[in-house]
Parts: sequence; C-alpha cells; structure tokens
Amino acid sequence: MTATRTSRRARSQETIDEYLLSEQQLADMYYYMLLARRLNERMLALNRQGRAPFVIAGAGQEAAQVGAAMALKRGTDYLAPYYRDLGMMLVFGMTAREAMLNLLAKRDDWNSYGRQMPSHWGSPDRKIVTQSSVVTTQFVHAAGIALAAKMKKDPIVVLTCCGEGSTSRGDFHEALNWAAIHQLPVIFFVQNNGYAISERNEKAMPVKHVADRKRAYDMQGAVCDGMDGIAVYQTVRPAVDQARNGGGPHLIEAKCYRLWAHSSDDDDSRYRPKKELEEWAKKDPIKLFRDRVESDGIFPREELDEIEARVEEEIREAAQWALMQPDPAPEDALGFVYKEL
Ligand SMILES: Cc1ncc(C[n+]2csc(CCOP(=O)(O)OP(=O)(O)O)c2C)c(N)n1
Ligand SMILES: [Mg+2]
Repeated sequence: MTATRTSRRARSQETIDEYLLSEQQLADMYYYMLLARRLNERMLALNRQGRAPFVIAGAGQEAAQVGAAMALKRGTDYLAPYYRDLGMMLVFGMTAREAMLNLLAKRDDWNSYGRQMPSHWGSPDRKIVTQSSVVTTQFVHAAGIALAAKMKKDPIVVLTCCGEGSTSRGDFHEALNWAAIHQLPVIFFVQNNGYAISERNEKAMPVKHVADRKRAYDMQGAVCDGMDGIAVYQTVRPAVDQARNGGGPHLIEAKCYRLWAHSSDDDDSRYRPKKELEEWAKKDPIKLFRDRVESDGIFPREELDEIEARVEEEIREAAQWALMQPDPAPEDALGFVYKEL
C-alpha cells in the first residue's frame, strides 16, 4: 500500500478517496504510535524503579492498534479493547497524563479509579467497554452491544480486540457465531503477535491463520500486515463502512509481533530465540513508518522530529505530574464497585 500526499490546503479535509490517508491523518498515526511506545517505555522504567506494580505493553502492535482505531468514528462507535490496546486508547482520547494515572492506580484514573489492574480499560463516556481479566469476554460483550444497536437501528460499529491465543476460548466462537447469524455491525480484530505468554500459536490452532476461522461462521474476513499502520487502516476502514451499512461482521487478523516480554513479570529469554526477536525488531512498525513517509517525501524530517520532541515532552511532564496525584482514600475502597442507589 502506498501513502498518498495531499496538498497542505486540503489538510483538514477528507481525502477524495476515503481510504487514502491525508497528511494530517498520517501525522496523527505517527504521533499516536510513538506516544504509545514511549509511554510503555516510561511505564516499564517506573516499574523497574518500584513505582508501578505491573506493565503489560503493546510494543510491536502500535501500527495494528492505531491503524484500526483510526478507522472508527470516535464519539460514535464502541471499542471493546484488550489489555495491550494502549494505542487504541490514545486514539480514543486518553492522554499521556491519564495513561499514567491508570498505571499508578491513582484516585482520578477514570478507567477504574484504582480498582482494576493497570491496562484494564473502560469509560462509558468514551464508549470504551470495561474489560475483564478473563481473556475474550469482551467479544461477547461486543456482539451484545452490536445486537442492541441493530435492534435500535443505531448506525454504530463495535470494534473488539484480542490476541491470537485468546481465539481458542469458547467466548470467541460464541460471539462470532451469534454475530454472523444476526449479521451484526461488529469487527473482531485479532492482533496475532506470535505468542500467548510462552506458547507459540502453532500449538493452539489447527489452522494457519486466525482469519481462517471465519469460514466456520460464513463471515467476511482478512489478514493484514499488522506492522504497517496504513495497510491496517485500509483493511479495517472498508470493513467498518460495510458493517455500518448492514454488511454484517468481519474477522480481521493483523500479523504483528510482541517485541517485549509478555509483561513486566515475564522473562521471555527462557522461551524465545534471540535470533527471532532480532529479525522481527528490524520490522519495528514505528521505524518502518518513519522510513517510509520520509522516503516517500510526505513529511520533511524536521516535522517528524517535531512530533518526537512533542511526545518526549508530553511523557516527561505526564509522569512527573501523575506521580504527585493523590491515591484513592482507604475509606473509598467500595466506591465505584457497586451501583450507587
Ligand atoms: C480465560 C483465561 N485464561 C488464562 C488467562 C491468563 N492469560 C492472560 S494473558 C494470556 C495470554 C493471551 O495470549 P494472546 O491471546 O495471544 O494475547 P497476547 O497476550 O499475546 O497479546 C493468558 C493465558 C486469562 N487471563 N484468562
Ligand atoms: Mg498473542
């Protein structure tokens, strides 16, 4: 896929072909991917300093997450993400400060006000569905929201995510089955990062691609290069448009790679060949994106450098600020757990 240059005058306008990204959208894509990566780096540093309990990062999956989230209508469509989806959360409006509040379980973290582990996202205001630690439950919730939307003739789309390992759970199959029977406006977006903790996906699936599982449900689907944000956007966006217009659900698999260990508690050197990691690191989605837009002449180098400087400053400020924010008060322990009557 090629990125396409639009004139500076047309920057804020939609491109003529709706699936080509404007210069502004490309700049946004780079900003969100880089913000996600640098935030995860700072979070891991805070964890190693003993200031943050747990980090589960999306390094290597930023292109998949940002490309897919940008295909949705923010403020209208629903997102039912999984724990690695920091990139999606940023596209849906979470700031660097707010991401740090979540990491540090601070009083004002709107994801759970410090009740959940970090990276268990959720915000009714932003149409982000609260997730469970039990993997793939969000697929069933997504199908339910899409069913309600269809019954109410509400033209929204729900995008839900999980990893490839999670597609072997019953919830995945129940959700796809139900969505296909009722032709629901839902995109099942699977980020295949090669591993489920230490388990390679060949040991978990009889089929080569997660997207092959669409056949059992007579569903539309595709495999895309999850290291290429533009390719992801150009795969997900038409599916979103079709789903919105009554075209039914889609199963989309983004082939990416988990560049870091499963979490801050995992030692991946015990099961991952170093050579494999080195090969995939050459395809780092952020580096690939920068090389490509630079060589296509879409942005002058200084503009990319400006985005990088902005991201660095935002994260430095956000971490400093969040560390000084109040923790939840002990007497509020049961708040936000039960509905207030
Ligand atoms: C039902 C259930 N079983 C096991 C776990 C523990 N667990 C958390 S993440 C994970 C791996 C999931 O792998 P994958 O779906 O490929 O996502 P990834 O972490 O690779 O992004 C497991 C087994 C869980 N949370 N829920
Ligand atoms: Mg995985």
